[in-house]
Amino acid sequence: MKLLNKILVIFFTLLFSTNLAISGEKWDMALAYGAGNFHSANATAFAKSVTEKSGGKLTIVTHPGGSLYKGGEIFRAVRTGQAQIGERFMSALGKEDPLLEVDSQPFLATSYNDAMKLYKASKPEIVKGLDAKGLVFLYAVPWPAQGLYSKKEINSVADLKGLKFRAYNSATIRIAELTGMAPTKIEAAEISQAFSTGAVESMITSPTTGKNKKIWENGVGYFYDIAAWFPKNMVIVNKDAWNKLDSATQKLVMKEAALAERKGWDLSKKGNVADKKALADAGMKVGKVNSALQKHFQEVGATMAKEWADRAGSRGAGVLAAYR
Ligand code: PCA
Repeated sequence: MKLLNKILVIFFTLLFSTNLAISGEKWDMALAYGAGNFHSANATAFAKSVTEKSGGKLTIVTHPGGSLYKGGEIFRAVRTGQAQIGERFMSALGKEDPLLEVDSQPFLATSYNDAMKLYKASKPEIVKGLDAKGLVFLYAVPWPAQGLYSKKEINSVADLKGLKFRAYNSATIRIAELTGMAPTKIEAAEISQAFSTGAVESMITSPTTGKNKKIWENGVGYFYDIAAWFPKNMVIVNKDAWNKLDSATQKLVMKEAALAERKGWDLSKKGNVADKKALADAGMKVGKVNSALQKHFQEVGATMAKEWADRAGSRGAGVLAAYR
């Protein structure tokens, strides 16, 4: 009997431990932005919810603040399966697919309603493009409206000339070029350092990013609310990792992704108001550009729209037709 008991104990221990190893998948989720950022907080809630509801079939572990992969590395990491899941700023990926930068074309969508319309119009083609690269698209959430930050007051196009400008994608590089600023592409994680060392003195980004970086501590006193576009982050999964899930778990992930998307858009809208107020409360001058500058940016936008249409070809034309 004793021997039989021992054999049984060993048998069940082995069965149990192999079960644990093979029944549950573990995904590492690479996040570029700090844990306190609303995108990261939203992704963390999504990961927690999936993990809790999957009954041990899928555990998603989040790695915020670029601790697993930096922003610029995340797309490739997920594509190659080094990370099973990750979040990336879509419009920094224009070289992968010009459709991914449609949301950073100035003045194409200047409200949350239009940003949602543009998202819906572009999503099918974007999802197809990602699928062809071995990626499953889960959800996308916009940053609040993009505005112009500057150390110096800006009252004319001439004031922009020669400004050392922090860019985050090809569209912001192009705006700088067409305006006479001197762009350098810098990931969000390096913003504070770039301003404090004087490497840059202006940028276009959300009130949220300026607030999160306490940008006023780096001598940046002005925020001009241009609100010309709402760029998005997207969450993508490596297709091999995706295919290892059973269909019930895949359904759960998609359902939680849709929920995270709704919550993310709401958080963004709240931040669009609250974070602008936070900049003003910190002593920054928050306002609009004058009409001459507004006109200038609109002209720059029109030039860029033509250039983008050329790059994006018939797929891009289809997206614009669906949007309009
Ligand atoms: N913040 C990110 C992307 C857009 C935004 O609002 C950044 O500045 O890099």
